[in-house]
Amino acid sequence: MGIVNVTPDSFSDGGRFVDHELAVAHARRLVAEGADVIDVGGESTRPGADPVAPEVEAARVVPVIEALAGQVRVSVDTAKAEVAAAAAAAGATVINDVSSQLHQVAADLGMAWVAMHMQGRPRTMQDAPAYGDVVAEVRDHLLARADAARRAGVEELWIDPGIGFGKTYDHNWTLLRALPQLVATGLPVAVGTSRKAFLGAAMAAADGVEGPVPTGDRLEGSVATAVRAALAGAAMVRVHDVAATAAALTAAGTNPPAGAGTEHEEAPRWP
Ligand code: PMM
Repeated sequence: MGIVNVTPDSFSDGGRFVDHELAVAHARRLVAEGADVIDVGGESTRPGADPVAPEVEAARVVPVIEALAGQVRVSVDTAKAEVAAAAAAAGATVINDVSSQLHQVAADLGMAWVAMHMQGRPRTMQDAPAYGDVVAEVRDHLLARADAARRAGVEELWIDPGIGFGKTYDHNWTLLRALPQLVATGLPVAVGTSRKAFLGAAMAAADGVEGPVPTGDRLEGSVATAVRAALAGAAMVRVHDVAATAAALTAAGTNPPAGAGTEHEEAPRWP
């Protein structure tokens, strides 16, 4: 899943048309690099971010979705029913829902649904995240949401532990180590680690430098954790750097190119 954020802080603010053209061109590049799904988002979910009005969010994502629909599977990264409906009308077929509350909307619109775990809300979620047992709580929450979705009639359902969403550094690493427990639920698991703050901290510590490494310098951590997630059985990774991630996944044997093995040297299979 390739990430296309149509938010003022992600793309030039020199006018909406320019933003949309840039976003569509970026999405097409990600598809060429190997993305199977493009995730279009119109509201920043970074810690401390303020919410955006539904009309504003829809106006950001709809033209981009319209331009991509029919060429690639498109998901809309939203927690708002109105935006999901506008995205569906524009051709999106997946709701990527960081609130994990839109199951009825997904069912009514006939869309696939990604239920992501978040503790709290983006504005305050990193203030003091706390769990008794982070793995059990995240898994139980996702199982309960999956149950609600099934009862509502959602046909395609994904679960995502929500790395960085109301989680400390240790919570994030604990969840990554415990991914097999989420995979064992039998539900397809999606994971997003790309460029996140915990990688900035881990990479700085590894380099022996002060403070997190900047967002743009987190490629190795992003790719390594995407490969780690895939090897643990995750069926989808949400990434900014599609070319590097796709190459690493293939090289790690998670996504072997057909016919590349010989009769003596079998290509490894997806776990
Ligand atoms: N992370 C972000 C946004 N949306 N959706 C899912 N399903 N999983 C995630 O981990 C996730 C998400 C935040 O990342 P960004 O601000 O770099 O897009």
